Amino acid sequence: MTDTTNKSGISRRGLLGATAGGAALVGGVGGARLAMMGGAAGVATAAGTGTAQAQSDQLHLAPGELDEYYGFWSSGQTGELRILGFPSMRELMRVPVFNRCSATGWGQTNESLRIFEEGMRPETKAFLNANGKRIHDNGDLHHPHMSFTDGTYDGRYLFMNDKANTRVARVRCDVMKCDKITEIPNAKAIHGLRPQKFPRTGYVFANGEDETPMVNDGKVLDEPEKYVNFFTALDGDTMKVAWQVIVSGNLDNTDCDYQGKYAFSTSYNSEMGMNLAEMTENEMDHVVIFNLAEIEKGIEEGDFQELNGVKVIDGRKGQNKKYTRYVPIPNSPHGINTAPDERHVVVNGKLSPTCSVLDVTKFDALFDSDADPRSVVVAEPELGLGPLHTAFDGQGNAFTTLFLDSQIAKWNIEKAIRAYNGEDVDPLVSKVDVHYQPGHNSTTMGETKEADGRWLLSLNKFSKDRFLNVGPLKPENEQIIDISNDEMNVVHDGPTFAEPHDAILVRRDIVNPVSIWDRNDPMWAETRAQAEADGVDIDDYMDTVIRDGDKVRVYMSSQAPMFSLEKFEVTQGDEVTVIITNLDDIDDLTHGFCLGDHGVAMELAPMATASVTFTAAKPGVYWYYCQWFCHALHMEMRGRMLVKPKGA
Ligand code: CUK
Ligand code: CUA
Repeated sequence: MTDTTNKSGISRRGLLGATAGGAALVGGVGGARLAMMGGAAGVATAAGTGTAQAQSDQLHLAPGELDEYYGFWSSGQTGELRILGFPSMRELMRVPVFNRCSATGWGQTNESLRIFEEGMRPETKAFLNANGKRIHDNGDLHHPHMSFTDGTYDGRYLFMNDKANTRVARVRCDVMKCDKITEIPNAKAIHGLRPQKFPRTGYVFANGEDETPMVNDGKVLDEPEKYVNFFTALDGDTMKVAWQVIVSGNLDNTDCDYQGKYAFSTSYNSEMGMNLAEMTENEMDHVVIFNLAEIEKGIEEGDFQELNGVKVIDGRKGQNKKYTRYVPIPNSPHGINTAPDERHVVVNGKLSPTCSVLDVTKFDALFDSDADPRSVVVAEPELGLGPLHTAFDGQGNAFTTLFLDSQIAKWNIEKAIRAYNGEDVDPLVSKVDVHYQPGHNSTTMGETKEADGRWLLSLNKFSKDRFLNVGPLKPENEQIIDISNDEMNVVHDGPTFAEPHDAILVRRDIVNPVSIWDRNDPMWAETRAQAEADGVDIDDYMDTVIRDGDKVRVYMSSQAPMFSLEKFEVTQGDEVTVIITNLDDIDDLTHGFCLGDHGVAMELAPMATASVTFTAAKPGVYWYYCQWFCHALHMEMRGRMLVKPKGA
């Protein structure tokens, strides 16, 4: 690795490698896919060594034993958040967020629909009303990250993005339910997302990936100069947009420092091209650095324009240099990861075989002067083909996924800096094959200052032959790698369904959810207000039916193994709302309400209230039943709705 880097930037070999990688990707989708497959097949090796077996045993938990870590997984195009026990990789829970959930009624209960609607942009609401039905039943959740206090996870919230519908959501860690979904105005396709690490979250930073005409009114298509991109900061406490910055280029991933001063995003397509050939033309793209104090000052001083209700600062390249800096980085960088040393930031080259290391202590000088933006780059090791994301062990080492090589490279940050300064040292420690084509990776507590260096998780995009064949659509493969030694060992394969991009591994003492809902929870505050207006106490036994024109509100409670109402009557055409409180205050005694032939079902966890509204369209008797197995008489936990013919 001696010929790979030097102070002036990356080497000839590096650039050639980058161009070759780029060419493979640009050569048509089919060609690119074949190139990737070929690469993977070429490096596949057996992982079943004796040592691997011994380490694999560490992952085995006896029945009844608990995991040491919570894993919070995204699920990509499934739209939900998943909770796994780690390192056992046992799936513990699915938390619906940007999806419609058949089991829990998420996306159907009034309590969840309020969360969707509260954060909607006015134009989405207009669309909703115009076609008379809900939209956005899908989502594309890539990046789940926990709130921080003083540089480490604090167990309050999880934040996550929806690339498909330009949204950011929050999940409360006390009940593991989503409580806010904010549609981001102006931007398109929220992708990279990270919470502020210091002093606390604070801001949630969210990248808009796709550029959009500055006024997107259907009159502009092929005028690239009218397209811009947006970097968004939300307030993590209110989930309202705090401000936005207009930038040049597409923003991909984002992270921030441990000092609370800067956020930074990788930016590809500095060409602002609209198609693949145009987008990959330049050999250098950027990292955009955002100066938080200057942006806040600019907002205070009125140096913004208001766009769709958001204060927007102009941080385009060459516009206003106090807000942003553009650091040239080789060819289409992707992941960006701040190291637990609270100083170094690793930028992953994707089409360049390099990672660029930035030193945040040099950022002040960059903003104070007209210094060369590249002066903040302190290392640029060449690691292999297709570096996408980097994780850390807290002991000065970095682990970078190599998508095209199907490998993880372990390298030493300090040695990479020395090599960049001309010393004859090799930063590369070792490589291990993974199966196949890794995207993100994640270490235990690795994106906090409490990184513990125990395990590395590699989220691989292809599983191919690693599991029993389930047809043309295959699961992903997520592998656990023991990183307690310089030699990395793959010790576990774990299949997952579409398509976790990212996961975080959180020490279990940080996460402390409740087992029974607090009756004063804000989740059903509006339902409570309606009940009070109807003279019903939703904290108590309820068996009341309120008729309000053609609206009917049916209040009942559940206690194993019975609903308080064994039957109720409505008239054809009524808009019926069923409101239920589960009065069982016992751990794990969840009921459900499922109404036959109406597509209606919802979860009722201990001491929760939930409600659902539907139209009673067709006369007849309809059974409702508890769909969560709750009691020896669970099957008997049912009742009837009579729909009387209209006018009868
Ligand atoms: S992105 Cu998927 S592999 Cu959306 Cu974090 Cu890099
Ligand atoms: Cu209640 Cu099953």
